[in-house]
Amino acid sequence: MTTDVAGWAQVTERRADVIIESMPQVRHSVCALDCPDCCSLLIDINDGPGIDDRKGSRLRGNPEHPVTRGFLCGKVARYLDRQYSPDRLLYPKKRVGAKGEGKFERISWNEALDTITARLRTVSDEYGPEAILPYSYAGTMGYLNGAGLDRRFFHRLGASRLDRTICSSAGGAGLMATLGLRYGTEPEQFRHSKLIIAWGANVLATNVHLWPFIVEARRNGARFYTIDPVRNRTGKLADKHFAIYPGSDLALALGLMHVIIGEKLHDAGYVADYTNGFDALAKRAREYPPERVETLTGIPREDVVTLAREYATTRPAAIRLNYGIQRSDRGGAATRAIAALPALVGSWREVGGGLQLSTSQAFQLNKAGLEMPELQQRSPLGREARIVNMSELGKALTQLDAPPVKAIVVYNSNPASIAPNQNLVLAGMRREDLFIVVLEQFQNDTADHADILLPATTFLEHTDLYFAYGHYYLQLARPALPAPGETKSNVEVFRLLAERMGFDEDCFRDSEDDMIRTLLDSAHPFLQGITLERLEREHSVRLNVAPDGQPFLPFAQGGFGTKSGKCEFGAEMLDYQPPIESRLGASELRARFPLELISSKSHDSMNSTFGNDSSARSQTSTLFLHDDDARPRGIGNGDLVRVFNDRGSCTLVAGVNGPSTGLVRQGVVLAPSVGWNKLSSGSRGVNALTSDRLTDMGGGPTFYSCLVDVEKCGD
Ligand SMILES: Nc1nc2c(c(=O)[nH]1)N[C@H]1C(S)=C(S)[C@@H](COP(=O)(O)OP(=O)(O)OC[C@H]3O[C@@H](n4cnc5c(=O)[nH]c(N)nc54)[C@H](O)[C@@H]3O)O[C@H]1N2
Ligand SMILES: Nc1nc2c(c(=O)[nH]1)N[C@H]1C(S)=C(S)[C@@H](COP(=O)(O)OP(=O)(O)OC[C@H]3O[C@@H](n4cnc5c(=O)[nH]c(N)nc54)[C@H](O)[C@@H]3O)O[C@H]1N2
Ligand code: SF4
Ligand SMILES: [Mo]
Repeated sequence: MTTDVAGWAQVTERRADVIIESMPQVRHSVCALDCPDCCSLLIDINDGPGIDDRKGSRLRGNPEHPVTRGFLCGKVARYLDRQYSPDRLLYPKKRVGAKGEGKFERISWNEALDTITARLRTVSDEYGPEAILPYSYAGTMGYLNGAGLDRRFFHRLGASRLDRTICSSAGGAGLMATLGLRYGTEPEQFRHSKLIIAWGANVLATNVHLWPFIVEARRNGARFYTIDPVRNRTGKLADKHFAIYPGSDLALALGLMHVIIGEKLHDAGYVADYTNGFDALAKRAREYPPERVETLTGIPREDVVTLAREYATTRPAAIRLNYGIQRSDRGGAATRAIAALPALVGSWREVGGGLQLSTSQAFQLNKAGLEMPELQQRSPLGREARIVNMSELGKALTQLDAPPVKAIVVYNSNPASIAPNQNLVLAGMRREDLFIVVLEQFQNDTADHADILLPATTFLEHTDLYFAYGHYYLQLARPALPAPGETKSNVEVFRLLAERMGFDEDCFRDSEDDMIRTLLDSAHPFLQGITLERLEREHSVRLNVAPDGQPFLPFAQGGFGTKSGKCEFGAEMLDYQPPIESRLGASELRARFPLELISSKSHDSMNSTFGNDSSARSQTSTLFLHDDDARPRGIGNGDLVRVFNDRGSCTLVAGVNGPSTGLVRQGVVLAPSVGWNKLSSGSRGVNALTSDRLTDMGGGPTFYSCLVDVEKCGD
């Protein structure tokens, strides 16, 4: 299929509509959602006037992409419904009702930009620029619209800096401590494994493009295990499911080490050559015999022993670790310990061995050139601009002082729904004196709180460059569909805001292509030979992690990114204490709130992005609980229930699982997440329950360590 368009390099977004008209009938794009698979997309274009004037008629997975392999997940296969939804935000608006009420009036871009710049100036003059806070996450994974001109803008402004911890920072810090690099096994290599362990990884929901490789491996005799408190779709298809207590993975990893080291099943050669701290690790592991591990994790002792033996002796064995394990008090240490397992048994040596949590750090692009931290203004108090942890937004908006937060600019994120301790977040967002700007595609909970609401393009409508966190292909996407109404990309909005603020540095006039060239200007060997022109031709390019057609074995001969260059076992960090909010945690809390709530990802959604889609809505309005927890509370299938703790409550529909369906064990309840508050009865979502207590490393949130109780509504 030939889809190249000559002359793209000269194109700026302003001319996009003209160029789009001359594009071929099958256009390339990249899925920008926050998903490890980062799919290569094809869009079929309608010839004549289409149904409802739709230009794009179908989205497909690119069959030529080695990881996408011609298919998409359900939500993005339907993405054109979102793209052409009558509910898309098309014009700038200003709020005319109360915050959160959702009453808005259309205004011009001029009025919107003037209001924003005037207010940012007043706040900055009166309180200092640190009173302005950007709030963004990975609504798009594109470099330019995710962390491009916006970063330059806020640095130049001297705004508070946001620590983007909401998702992966505990695991990221754990991985860095052990491996010194955040990358691992290629997805394509899982087909060669003989034992695959999905550890806190709901592959079928959140990483579905790994699944065909697992299927292929199983056809060749591999076993597939899951370690997860929830026996979800992935667990149901596993050869064996280990129903671990939430937040206890560190204890299990130490238990496996106890058996592996105790029975001398470790790879002594690899350990001697490429690791540090084995003796201390062996000592630590001795404290975790299988009986103790059973008490701490709920996994029968004989299973601990068998799993350890199988993992150490099956060649090759790969672990797909995902972020489910690190949303809990000891999430950083748990990641550290699990990431040490492949080094202990020497499985980094083998094609189809090792571990993958992320691949992101292989994308060694020139991010500093894009974000330009050197533009950062010092605060009038003479210090570097302060750093605000995004997982503590409620506290930042209600408790920060000197200066208080007086203006917040939100893009690529929906904090009113997704941030923990929602009641505190909403109390902050409803402050009358807080000026809120929101760049959004839809009128979600956060948009309802905006003073000025700006309509954003989707990834099908703007240029961007994409890294991935589940494979090693760098991808370019040009706008494939015209931007509707008066929507603008984040890049364009921050360019306009910079102009109006009078920021006259040339960097604010960089085109998209200028910024992509800057990003590609990297001396790292993984980036050699990758140019904009090549990306234009090939759309997707494998990083130079290994010669063409050869597997990437990142740590086969050491090469860790730690200071020592070795895998750091770090046993001193690995003492296990149960999370405060867990069945073995604080007894006073457990007495009042005996159920452990997990609000992990729903199958057909993307955090809160599809919150207004009926399929996502029905998934995120259910609370699954075990029959033995439902019966004593008089709760039956389909009953409306109130889930509550000291932080708040929300209302969900009970899905009672009998012993045979076995989704959750007694004491664990599951609320697939994240829904929109305003579409939930009681106007609160699951994050009214979750805590803004932080993880042991990385300052991440503890979404999945959350004690609650449940009662039937309205008897
Ligand atoms: N369909 C879909 N796909 C998504 C997303 C989505 O919302 N929906 N979100 C995207 C985002 S932002 C991310 S970060 C990734 C995340 O991808 P994952 O990390 O795979 O997703 P999670 O649902 O957070 O957690 C995975 C599994 O961990 C389990 N788990 C929870 N607590 C524990 C624990 O203490 N120990 C163990 N062993 N397991 C535990 C959960 O039950 C869940 O099955 O997915 C991305 N992809
Ligand atoms: N209880 C609970 N809470 C959670 C989680 C959980 O598992 N359970 N998961 C946590 C995790 S891992 C994460 S990553 C966070 C995710 O939280 P968020 O980062 O807020 O992600 P989304 O809810 O997907 O919202 C992204 C928003 O960005 C918008 N968007 C997309 N593209 C663009 C664009 O180009 N421009 C602009 N201006 N907007 C755009 C979308 O319309 C969408 O509303 O949620 C966290 N919260
Ligand atoms: S959400 Fe993930 S699986 Fe679905 S199309 Fe996007 S990258 Fe692919
Ligand atoms: Mo995430």
